[in-house]
Amino acid sequence: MSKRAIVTGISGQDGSYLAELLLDQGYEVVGVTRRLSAPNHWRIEHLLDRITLRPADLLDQLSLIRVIDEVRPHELYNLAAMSFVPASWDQPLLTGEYNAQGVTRVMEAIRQVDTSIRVYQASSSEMFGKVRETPQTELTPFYPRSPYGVSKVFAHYITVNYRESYDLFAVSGILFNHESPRRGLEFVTRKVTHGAARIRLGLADTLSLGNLDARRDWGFAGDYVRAMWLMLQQDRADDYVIATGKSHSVRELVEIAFSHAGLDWRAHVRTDPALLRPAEVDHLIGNPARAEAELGWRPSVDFEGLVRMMVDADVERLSAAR
Ligand code: NAP
Ligand code: F7E
Repeated sequence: MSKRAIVTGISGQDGSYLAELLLDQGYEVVGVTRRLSAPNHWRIEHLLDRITLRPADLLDQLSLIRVIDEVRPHELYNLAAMSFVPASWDQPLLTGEYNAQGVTRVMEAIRQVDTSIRVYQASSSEMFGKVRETPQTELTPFYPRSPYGVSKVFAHYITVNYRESYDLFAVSGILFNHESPRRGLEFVTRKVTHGAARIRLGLADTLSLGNLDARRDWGFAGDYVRAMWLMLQQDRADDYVIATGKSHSVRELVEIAFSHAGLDWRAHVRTDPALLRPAEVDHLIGNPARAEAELGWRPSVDFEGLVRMMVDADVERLSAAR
């Protein structure tokens, strides 16, 4: 009998890669999507004949209970969230409703319907914020720097709390930044690769960015969804840092992307103070030793390979659209 999985946030970057992985493993995949006036299916268009989509919203407790009760999944991956950090300063209350209480609603729905359902919660390296130690591990204290980071700390601890209170198999994956050609255009990697591709094709001349000195531990989303799945296949529920163990600055990202597009970034990139954040996370770098030792997980794509893959995909997409 094949396993059934519910994926919330299936229309997002990670949801689309995770759905592919689960289908490859023989799962029946049910994606949860919220109602929008126009469906946002561009990342999962190629999967629509192999997955089922069901409506539910993290703001609506009954919709979550209903979908979990009707599908009766073996595993639930809670990826849905308001995931863009700057937007969390504009809408801090809504961010908390989605990312913090939304997770309580998911945990509560599982507790009401069937406590044997295994659940993955999408935690984030943004919880480390103003870092207390370098590199960051599962034991590093949190110091979030945005309403997004604060909401994810709540979500992390409510996941741990439901595991400890009700014996749920609930795990929290503390994932560092992961990117792909399916990344939203507002995130810095995709903004840079898409911007470089547009300039290369003569569709634009400049690209405005914020803090070029910020450093992140960037990996490939396809690798990171494999870690999510591995976490739910273990004998014991635990939390894991998923990262590459290497960090790079936004400036290095720009240099690699523009040079791969055959451009001198200094001729095209401007900095705009309006893109600086009220409180910045300067430097994140994760230690994935536990994930490597216990899950056998390792990243397969390095930073340069990731940036080149994204530039190539953007050049190809924009060229085809012309
Ligand atoms: P993403 O591309 O922004 O996707 C977010 C998904 O959540 C979309 O499918 C979105 O649906 C859905 N969603 C938002 N609000 C919802 C609601 N109220 N009810 C139901 N669905 C809702 O994000 P991602 O990069 O795939 O990230 C997946 C998860 O991992 C998120 O929880 C994020 O915070 C977390 N995370 C991401 C990273 C990273 O580097 N990518 C790192 C650590 C943690 P619509 O299509 O309707 O907008
Ligand atoms: O910013 C700097 C910016 O928006 C990265 C989300 O998936 O990963 C992501 O959050 C860095 C920051 O990602 C621009 O100041 C400079 O220091 O790509 P980002 P993020 O904020 O790290 C974590 C792990 C998540 O959990 C989140 O959901 O790049 N930066 N100039 C810029 N950033 C943006 N967006 N745009 C710029 O023009």
